[in-house]
Amino acid sequence: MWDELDVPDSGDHFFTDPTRWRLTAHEDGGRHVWTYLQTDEQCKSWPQTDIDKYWLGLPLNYPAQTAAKNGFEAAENGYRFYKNLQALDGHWPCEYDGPMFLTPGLVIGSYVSGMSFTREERLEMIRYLIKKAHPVDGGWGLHTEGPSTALGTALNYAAIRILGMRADHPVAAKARKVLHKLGGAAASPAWGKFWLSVLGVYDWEGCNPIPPELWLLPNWLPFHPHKWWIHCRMVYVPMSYLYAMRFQPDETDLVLALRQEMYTQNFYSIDWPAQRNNICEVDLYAPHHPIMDILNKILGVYEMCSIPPLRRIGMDYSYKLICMEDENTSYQDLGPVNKMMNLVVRAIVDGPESEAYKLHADKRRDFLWVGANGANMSGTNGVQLWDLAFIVQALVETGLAEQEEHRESMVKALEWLEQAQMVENPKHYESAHRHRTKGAWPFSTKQQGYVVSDCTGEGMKAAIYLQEHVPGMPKLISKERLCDAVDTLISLQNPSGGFASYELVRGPSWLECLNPAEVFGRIMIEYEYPECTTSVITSLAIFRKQYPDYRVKDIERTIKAAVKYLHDAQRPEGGWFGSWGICFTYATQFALESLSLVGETYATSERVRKACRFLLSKQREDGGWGESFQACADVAWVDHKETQVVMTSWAAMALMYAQYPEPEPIERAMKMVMSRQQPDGSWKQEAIEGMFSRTCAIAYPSYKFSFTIWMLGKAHKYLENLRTGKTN
Ligand code: LAN
Repeated sequence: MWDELDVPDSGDHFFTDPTRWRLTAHEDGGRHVWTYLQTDEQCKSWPQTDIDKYWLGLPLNYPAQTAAKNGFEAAENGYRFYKNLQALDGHWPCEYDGPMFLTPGLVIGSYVSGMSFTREERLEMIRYLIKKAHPVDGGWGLHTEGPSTALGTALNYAAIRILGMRADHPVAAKARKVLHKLGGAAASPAWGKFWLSVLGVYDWEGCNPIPPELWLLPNWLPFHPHKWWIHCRMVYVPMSYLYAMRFQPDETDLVLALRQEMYTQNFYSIDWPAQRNNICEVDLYAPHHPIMDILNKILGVYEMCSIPPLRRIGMDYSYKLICMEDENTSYQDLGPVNKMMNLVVRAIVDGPESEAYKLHADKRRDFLWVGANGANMSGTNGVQLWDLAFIVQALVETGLAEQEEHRESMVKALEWLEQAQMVENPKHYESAHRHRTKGAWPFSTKQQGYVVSDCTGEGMKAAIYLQEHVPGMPKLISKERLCDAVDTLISLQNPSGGFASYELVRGPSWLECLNPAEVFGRIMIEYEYPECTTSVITSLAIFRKQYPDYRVKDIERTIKAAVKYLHDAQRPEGGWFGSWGICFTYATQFALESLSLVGETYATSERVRKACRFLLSKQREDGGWGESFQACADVAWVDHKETQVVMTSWAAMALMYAQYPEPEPIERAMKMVMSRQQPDGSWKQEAIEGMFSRTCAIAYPSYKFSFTIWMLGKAHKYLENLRTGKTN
């Protein structure tokens, strides 16, 4: 099942036949599953689509379009291209890579649970890891554009070996050298230590304690795990279970070999407890707070005398939480990390014959994306709703949605939106400590089933835009359902007025000093974000224009408080700091959009003028903007070495939302983005666009279509209005 494979030295060419891969994206509400066809017969009866070809990096050979003479025509050409990537059910599937700690979880979790991959999937995962190794030293980073780290190198080294690469392969040999230079697997941060322990290549005694009894603490405690950021607590539930049982997998030959290969000293003579806080310098973004170290020491003593019945109750409760999470999300789980950890727990407890095992094994497929660089584990089970909401708004605002040639595409998008809205609360709701979901839209699919504040905001905007602003569209989503969305949005407002991601802020900010993950910043609790807050302001503002009689006072109060939060969140330099996109151009665009909807523009507000001055000070010679992912870690503007079409679009949109009175900077931005458009209407992939937890970059490859098209169409109209003296 996991035999060694003959692997070429370079990953530049597919290790499988790229013409045999097929993506199914139009079933089960937008589920993504890649299949490799074994025979010519199968290939004939299931031909490759343009979507398959595009994402596999195969040529589409579209003829050149008529050259665009202005921004609107460029937007038209852009959408004529991008429409070809819309799936049959109306959404736009795409790759979602970047983080380099996900594929190892998929591989290690599958390996210890007795689940397999096809030979082709293994070969393409190996190719991905070869292609994403650091071009100079050959290690792996936290994300695809970062320097080699102990976490990235240790986990991906283990993964590539499990997948079938021999230890003497030049790629493995080079990576091993880097790993040793970084201190070996012993210097890996906590999440690396965890996965390697699950694999049997690290000793649980070398991990800081994760007692499942934590979940039994009284709920009123301010640091109770139910009050942590949902991504953090959902990872620590299965982690605590596996830690408590000190899970030991089979000692296979490979496990024995990895113990030899991954350390700078003899594995069997390592002083494990001394490794608990041994973290490679390069990895360290959030060093332990002294309180955390003291707590770890206390918990270490507790581990020596833990009370077995209490431990059992803690484990049983963690297991119950895991089962509820699986059932609430159709076994997709909140994200890729807890997905694979839950899978391991269910494999151990429920066993390979169980329904849970089979469902978990099957839903792994939703995360395995096969792309131009090989196969990797996606950041979520897709970006379905999020990408759809932006391209729809772009098309409606630019007027492209009204063109007859795009009608069918728009109806399909609306149909997709309709089926993606959650109409009920989670099956396990209060018992699983979940926020309400009735009326919400998710980030990916309805099956995944999590409300996100800004996804609900953007989803609702897209729905209203399509149903109300495009003549002749069917009304598929009732007012009642939109009101449910409004109720959910209002329920997510924090006392500060701001909105966080999945839930209300539940815990105090000092909890951050218990951040155990070392490589991420601000993960312990929910925080309010300008981006999320903005989406809610704009969507509520658009909703009340359409339905001025629903919860009038509540909406007014919500918007007012949210705007106040947004004012407070403006940075002294004038911009807003982005947590989910890179970085100031991203958040400032959203912020100025929502301020414009409450009448704050360049003419009326000093804040907005300040934001414009800030952006203009960063515009480059060529008319564009470009920010490096480093800005998110540094919380300060950091130029990218190249200008970027996506960031240029965000910045130009921001200026237009502000109703900036001079045409010149917007015109220059528009020309820059047009100059990068390919003859077929597309744009090439540039630098990475997204971010989370301050340090980990994540790719949003559809942004190069949605935001460029949006900006170009908008700029064309905007500049014309400036010229003719019409108000924008
Ligand atoms: C995402 C992706 C989307 C993102 C936005 C909607 C853009 C944002 O505005 C709100 C937060 C959200 C939903 C978000 C949260 C964190 C995610 C799920 C991710 C960045 C994608 C991957 C990431 C997840 C945490 C990765 C696993 C890593 C851990 C630290 C558990």
